[in-house]
Amino acid sequence: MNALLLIDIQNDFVPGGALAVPAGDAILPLVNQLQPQFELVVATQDWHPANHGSFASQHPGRRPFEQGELHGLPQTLWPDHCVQGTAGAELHPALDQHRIEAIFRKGTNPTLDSYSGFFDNGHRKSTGLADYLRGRGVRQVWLAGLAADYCVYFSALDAVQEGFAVAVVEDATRAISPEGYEQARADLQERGVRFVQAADVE
Ligand code: VGL
Ligand code: ZN
Repeated sequence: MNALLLIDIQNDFVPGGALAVPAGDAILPLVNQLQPQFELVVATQDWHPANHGSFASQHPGRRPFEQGELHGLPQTLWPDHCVQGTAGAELHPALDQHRIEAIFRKGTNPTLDSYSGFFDNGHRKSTGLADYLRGRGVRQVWLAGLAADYCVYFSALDAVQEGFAVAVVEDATRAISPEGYEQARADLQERGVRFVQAADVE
């Protein structure tokens, strides 16, 4: 069975949001068209406490987009984003939610960042997404959402490692940086991830 994973399609990741991905909202029509083509649709949601350690605001003297450290790992320091209970953390209002069966939240521990929907960045804690998908009989996952060079990329990496066949629906993602995306895409292709266009899905 095929599942569509909708990664972090939240207000803070579209233009006007706290950590806007350029043209992030342009994916919404495609994402909504894709959903009925899948038996299972699952979403992830970046869901940080206000004191999350990935925020530059928690590191005195540091600015957003500088490199820092979190719990012994190199960490890009981000603007405050997707704070639990704020409008920025909500799924985008234009995202059709009626077929989304489960939402996996991540980034809830202030000392761990989680780009992937499966694990935090240090693989210390699982969200349970892989077991959930296996329990539903899923073999293949198709990824769409934001951002292509961060949460979509790391979710695809973990999905491969968890044994799923993985495809990225390329026109239903957008990246924070073009260079970052190029690297991410090359790396994923080497690992057997397919890149498809929404019009080519099924
Ligand atoms: C993301 C940076 C920080 C993402 C989440 O959803 O791609 N990027 N938190
Ligand atoms: Zn985040």
